[in-house]
Amino acid sequence: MLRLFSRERMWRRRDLQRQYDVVIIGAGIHGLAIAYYLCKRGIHRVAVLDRSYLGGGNSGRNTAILRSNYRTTEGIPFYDESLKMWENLSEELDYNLMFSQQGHITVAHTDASLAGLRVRASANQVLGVNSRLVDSGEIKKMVPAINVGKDVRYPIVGGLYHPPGGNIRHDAVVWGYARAADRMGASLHTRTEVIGINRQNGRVTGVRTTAGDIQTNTVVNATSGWCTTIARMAGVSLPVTSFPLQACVTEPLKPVLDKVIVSANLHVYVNQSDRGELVLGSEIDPYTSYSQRSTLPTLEMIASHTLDLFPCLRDVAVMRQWGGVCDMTPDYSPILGEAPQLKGFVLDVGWGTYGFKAGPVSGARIAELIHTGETPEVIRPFSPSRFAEDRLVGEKAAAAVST
Ligand code: PYC
Repeated sequence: MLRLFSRERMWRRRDLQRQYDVVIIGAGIHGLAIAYYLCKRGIHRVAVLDRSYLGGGNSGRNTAILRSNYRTTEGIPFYDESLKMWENLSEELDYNLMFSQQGHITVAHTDASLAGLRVRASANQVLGVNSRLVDSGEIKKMVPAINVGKDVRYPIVGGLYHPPGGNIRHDAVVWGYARAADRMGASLHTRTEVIGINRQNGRVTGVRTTAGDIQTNTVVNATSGWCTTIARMAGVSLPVTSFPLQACVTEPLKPVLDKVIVSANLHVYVNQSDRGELVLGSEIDPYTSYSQRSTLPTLEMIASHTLDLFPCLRDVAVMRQWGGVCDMTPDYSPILGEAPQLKGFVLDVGWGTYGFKAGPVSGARIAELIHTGETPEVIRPFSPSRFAEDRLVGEKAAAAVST
């Protein structure tokens, strides 16, 4: 008989043990991916803890955009490794993640931003990433609904076209990694809050949680929004400041847009999901906060700037709006690796607005670091010590939008 729905649970509820080889804090895409890649390497005594539900943080709050058209020689190969992993992930996890590799266009409205995109196109091409400058006529051909006319405050003067970029179903990514990690033996514990990190003689010895204490030699901080709070429990101070980032979706429409469109000048990005909703996002809020609530001024800004780009959406209703909390570093690059102050305390944090798209590569490379004790080449530039060593990786120029 054809079974359309499986009765099998996606992941099980296991009893929390008192000892694990690795404890991962944060059951979003990063934490779950690390658990999955650890299991693939034969490390199965892994617990993933979250104070809330799976994917309840930024993994379920981002706008699900994937790309690798970054600016730095460190960032481009790193995010490109991730994009290549995304291309095979549905097959690898045996779960349809609905990756639509439809192409990504960053439009420029000023000569200065076009010059910035030109530099990015060159850096991408030198490092083998498919992206190139396009003029407004070519943009109009690819995106008939977009307004490239001169009748707006900031007409489009060109753009950076990145064919392999696209969007994906972010909840499915979380479920796919969770199911695969669970099947391979990792143990997922939601509603289990970490309230302390035990240390002795400069190394991690365990975590204290609302469900009791756990012994372990390796703790991974894979949280976003609250990475500084967790790090502080381990006596580690991070150069991170947290800001809300808001997004919203419209009612579902018939297909109208099959490219991801980003305008850094207008501080807005737009794509159409597989469900037909237009997903709209903005820049980070101008003030620090841990709030995940949405605000009217941001909605007004997103709506008015989206209409500058797509006047045809004038009568489309917005259905939902929400916020996530982004951990911004001074150079807009993540912090990856063992904390220099504490052996066994591994950081996968400081993602700013780039975290979702890096989930596969950082999961695989952090798992490699834990397994081998060696920092993989591709994540070396993002080491926690780079701030003290004055080796920043300035990736702000590649932000979709930034203040
Ligand atoms: O970096 O592509 C991006 C992005 C979009 C929304 C937030 N970050």
